[in-house]
Amino acid sequence: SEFDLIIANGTVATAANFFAADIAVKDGKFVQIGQNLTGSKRRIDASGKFVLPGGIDSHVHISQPSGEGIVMADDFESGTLSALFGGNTTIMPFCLQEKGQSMREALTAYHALADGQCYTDVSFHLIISDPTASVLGQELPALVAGGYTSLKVFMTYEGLRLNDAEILKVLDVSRETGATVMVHCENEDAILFLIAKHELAGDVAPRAHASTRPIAVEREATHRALSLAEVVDVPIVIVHVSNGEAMDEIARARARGVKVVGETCPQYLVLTAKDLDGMDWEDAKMVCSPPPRDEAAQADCWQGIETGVFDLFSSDHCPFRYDDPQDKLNPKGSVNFRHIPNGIPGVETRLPILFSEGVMKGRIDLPRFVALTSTNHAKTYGLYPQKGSIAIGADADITIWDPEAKRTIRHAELHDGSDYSPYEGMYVTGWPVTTIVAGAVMVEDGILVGKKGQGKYRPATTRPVGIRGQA
Ligand code: DUC
Ligand code: ZN
Ligand code: ZN
Ligand code: ZN
Repeated sequence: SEFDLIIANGTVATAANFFAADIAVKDGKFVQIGQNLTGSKRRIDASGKFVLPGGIDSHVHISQPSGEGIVMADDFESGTLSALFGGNTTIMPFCLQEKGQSMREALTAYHALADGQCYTDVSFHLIISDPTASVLGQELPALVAGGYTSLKVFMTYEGLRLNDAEILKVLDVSRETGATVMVHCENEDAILFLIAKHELAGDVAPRAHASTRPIAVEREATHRALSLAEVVDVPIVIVHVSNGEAMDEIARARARGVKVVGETCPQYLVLTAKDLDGMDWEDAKMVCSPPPRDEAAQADCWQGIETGVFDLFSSDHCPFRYDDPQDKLNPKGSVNFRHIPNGIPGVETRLPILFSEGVMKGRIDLPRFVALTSTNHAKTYGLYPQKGSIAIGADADITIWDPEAKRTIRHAELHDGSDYSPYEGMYVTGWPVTTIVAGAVMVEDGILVGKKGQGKYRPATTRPVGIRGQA
């Protein structure tokens, strides 16, 4: 019978290899990979292009309340549109449990925000801020069985942080249920100690954000999270790792037999703390946690990408507006780094930055790029094999890359709801030109052709297929 779509003459890549092939799609799935395929309703010529599994960004914040009346700059419509134009076919935002809320209440709210609004497929992580006996004992086992198989906990932020006893309980439930725990590793007491010192000294410009969250704060918390996972004997994901010392903790834990997945992000490859040290309130645009470090840390993170300390490369898209008194710019009228919301936009620039700086500069090959940006996300968080590869029977999520495209990143040309890009002016080679979600062409040659609502919610599987044997 006739195919719906053939993508012909491209260089097809998976996490394992790359090869010249045509691929055929029917009913939203890959049905054939071969040579000289014919007989389809539609045909896209991908000569000179790379045909890759659609990007999966497993670390994205959308519509999350951020304290003090601060509102995130993206809802599900703008966030998924930006993701789509950046070559992503699935994103995994967080469903934040607020204190006193049940997880079900929180999920009902996020689903209501997402339903009918999305341009990419979406799957949710949970954030546990209130690990009561009923949340851990009753709710979580049912939720894990019902498609919510990953959860994040924080070691920092008043109102969000869990203590070690609480983290141990969450890890224990994850061991029982097969859920995957992601940890934000920074020592809150050490940060509060340094903040008090800086405020006393009147050192409250945006750069103080970086100096109150030094590497030692992240390294210690990373070590502690890994040790707690070791005690419970359960796999763990260490998110947004910013430097070599935290990486060493991951490598050492792995050598002891801890099953750990490491994630890093674009900001740790191309920004440094100097971007927060211009003595200028505009530095607030670069405030994220953990903060970007120095050139040596960047080199270490690149090495982690090349050698496998890191399995995941995510954006940690967490968008706020700069030119808005409620957000990055003098929030609440108080010129103090403590009130700058933590987080930067990046869901649309994640893939072009790694493609240009990684693949085009010869640091990584195409299969490694695919693993870091798609396949490993699907495997870690229970979306594989439905997503994350070009394989017969999988969802036809495809991003076609023009490796010759030259672009200078300009926020004016991006699609998120923020009003700046931390990467403004960065020159990149290679850009995702056509993006296909479950067989539906959504962006074609840089033009939006799909519709809001075509992206769907995708439950994750109960027992995630691990990339490090944690299945
Ligand atoms: N942690 C995140 O994961 N994202 C943005 C801010 C933060 O602290
Ligand atoms: Zn975090
Ligand atoms: Zn200082
Ligand atoms: Zn984040």
